[in-house]
Amino acid sequence: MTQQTVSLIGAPTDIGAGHRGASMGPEALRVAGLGERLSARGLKVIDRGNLQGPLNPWLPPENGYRHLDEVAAWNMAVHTAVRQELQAGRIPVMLGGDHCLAIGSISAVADHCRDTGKKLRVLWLDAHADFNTANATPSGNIHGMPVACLCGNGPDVLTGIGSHRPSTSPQVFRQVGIRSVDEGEKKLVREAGMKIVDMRHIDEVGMKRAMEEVLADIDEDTHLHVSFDVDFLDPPDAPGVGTTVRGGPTYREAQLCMEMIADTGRLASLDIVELNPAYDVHNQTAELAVDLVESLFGKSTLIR
Ligand code: 6HN
Ligand code: MN
Ligand code: MN
Ligand code: MN
Repeated sequence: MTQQTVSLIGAPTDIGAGHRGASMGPEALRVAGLGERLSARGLKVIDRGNLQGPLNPWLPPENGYRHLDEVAAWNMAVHTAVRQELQAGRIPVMLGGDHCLAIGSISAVADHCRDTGKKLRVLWLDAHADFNTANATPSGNIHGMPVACLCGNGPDVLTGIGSHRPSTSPQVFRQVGIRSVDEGEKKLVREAGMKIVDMRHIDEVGMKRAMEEVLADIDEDTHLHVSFDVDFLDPPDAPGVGTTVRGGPTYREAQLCMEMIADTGRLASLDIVELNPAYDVHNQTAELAVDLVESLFGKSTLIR
């Protein structure tokens, strides 16, 4: 098999979040050894350094959106960078930054899939559905809206990123680990028919069966994108995020989730977002994220 190349793309901003600090995420992941660990797995790793964009002006929402112009600027930069790496045949790994940046990365992946005839599947690992709109949002923070924007439900400057509007559709998504969805957002999620593996389902059937369901229709033509919001994880293991929600997957459940994704052999792009070193303890959340990303790329405790 030819050696795969991974491109690390830092997007150091907290422009879409309700807490400052996710802007320090890319460096914390590097300090935790992300590049070295992936190299040790036999991947070729290119670190593209950090993208640039506007500073966080820390203003209140306007018409339901906080920092809309700045969010658009960051996402256009992410879109261009991710698109370029995909066209060069590499696996882009976008280091957030908050989760609003998935608008840029996933719109690029969707464009790439249209060009190459691949079938797009997005695994959204998160405590939150991130399907809010200006009307439904309790905060105006755009990191709570990327899935809606990617599905065409959002402001023009965000739904218009990329060569197709909408970039993609709810059918493309499988959300896992969900346990905090706002009231208005719940209605939107139901109406859209979004396929959600919430924590209740994981409690009831276990991570193994839940992931079998999620991965069931992946085939050799599938481009698998994983959008890994670190707040997916249980807060005692992963305190370094702005929006912790109790009752996430345990360490072993998260490992199994990642290992089963790796087993498909279809992982082709990745976001690592919402890591917030300002809330972390000795970089432990970054180290855990790196550990889990190693599993996503094939590390396994399996002996048989
Ligand atoms: N994230 N649903 C809340 C909101 O403000 O819209 C929280 C969103 C969190 C977003 O963690 O990526
Ligand atoms: Mn937050
Ligand atoms: Mn999120
Ligand atoms: Mn989240």
